[in-house]
Amino acid sequence: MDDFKIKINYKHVPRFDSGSDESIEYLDQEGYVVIKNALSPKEADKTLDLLWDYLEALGTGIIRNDPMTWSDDNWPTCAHGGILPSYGIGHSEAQWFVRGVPNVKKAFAKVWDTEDLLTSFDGVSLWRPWNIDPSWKTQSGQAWFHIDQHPISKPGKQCIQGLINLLPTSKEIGGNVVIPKSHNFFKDIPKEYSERVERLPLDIDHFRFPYDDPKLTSEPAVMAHMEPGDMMLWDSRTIHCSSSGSSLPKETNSLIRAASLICMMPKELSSEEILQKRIHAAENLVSTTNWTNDFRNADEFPVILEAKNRDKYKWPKKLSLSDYQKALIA
Ligand SMILES: O=C(O)CCC(=O)C(=O)O
Ligand SMILES: [Fe+2]
Repeated sequence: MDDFKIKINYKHVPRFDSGSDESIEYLDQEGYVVIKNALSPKEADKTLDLLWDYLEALGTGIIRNDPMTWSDDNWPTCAHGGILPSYGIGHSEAQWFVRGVPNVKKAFAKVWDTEDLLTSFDGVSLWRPWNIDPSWKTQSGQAWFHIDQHPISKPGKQCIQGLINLLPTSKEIGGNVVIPKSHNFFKDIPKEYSERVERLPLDIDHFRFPYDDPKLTSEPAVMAHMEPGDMMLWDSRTIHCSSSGSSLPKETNSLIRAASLICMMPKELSSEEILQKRIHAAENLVSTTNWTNDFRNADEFPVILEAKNRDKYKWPKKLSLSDYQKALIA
């Protein structure tokens, strides 16, 4: 069923204030929610600048104003959907800046009803203008609809993931796609996909759906319009992916999408062993996944281990963090 096409609706969905009751009601009901201006437009610009600082400091020859220097030889290794997961990005100044913005934490504090939260050390999604090089185009359509939670080892509501959008969005550019209300299907997955689920190692929180799964068309798929600084939150049980649009103006010569991945979860969920691993990760600039109570080293993702010349990337320097930021580590 390779030609099975899911219609994706680019949509202006409601945008809620960070920390509002309404944001949580919408999230519980729909499985996702857009938080209005989690970062101010100025903070979003600053984050993007800091991301370019990170990319240029890798020492591979990337120059922010010259897309000719953004070739695969220079660009950090990408995982699915143009996500940069490794090489110290989870401890870059950009990612730590975002984590230090109180309005971001406020959204997660409302989700979990506690201020005592830890942050993920995950990466960013950066899409290069593929009119310049078609191989830069990330996947479109239903290619990787997934959930980010193991259907057996992690039952129930466990994690709300976040993505802070840093650039204007459009249907042509593409972006995150969610199937509204699909978190409600999660509990049935072990029965429905018993063989697939059994094959999935208990510590791998990534489950993909076949193209013809009726859940993918249970509700019209939504690609939400987001302003720079808006944050999308979604339940890890909600079926989602990112999808590249189909046309770009020929003269496009800047990044088309930049989204900082961020997730905060209650500290009380982490064992002492996990806390120690997190302290070590922060010391050594080890990036992780969205989970704060589980530890998976993103520098050991297969796509990274398979990458050639990994030594060519200069990692960022260890930052001196504020007390506010440090409290998010352990
Ligand atoms: O880039 C996106 O919008 C999708 C990212 C994603 O699937 C994730 O962070 O779990
Ligand atoms: Fe995901």
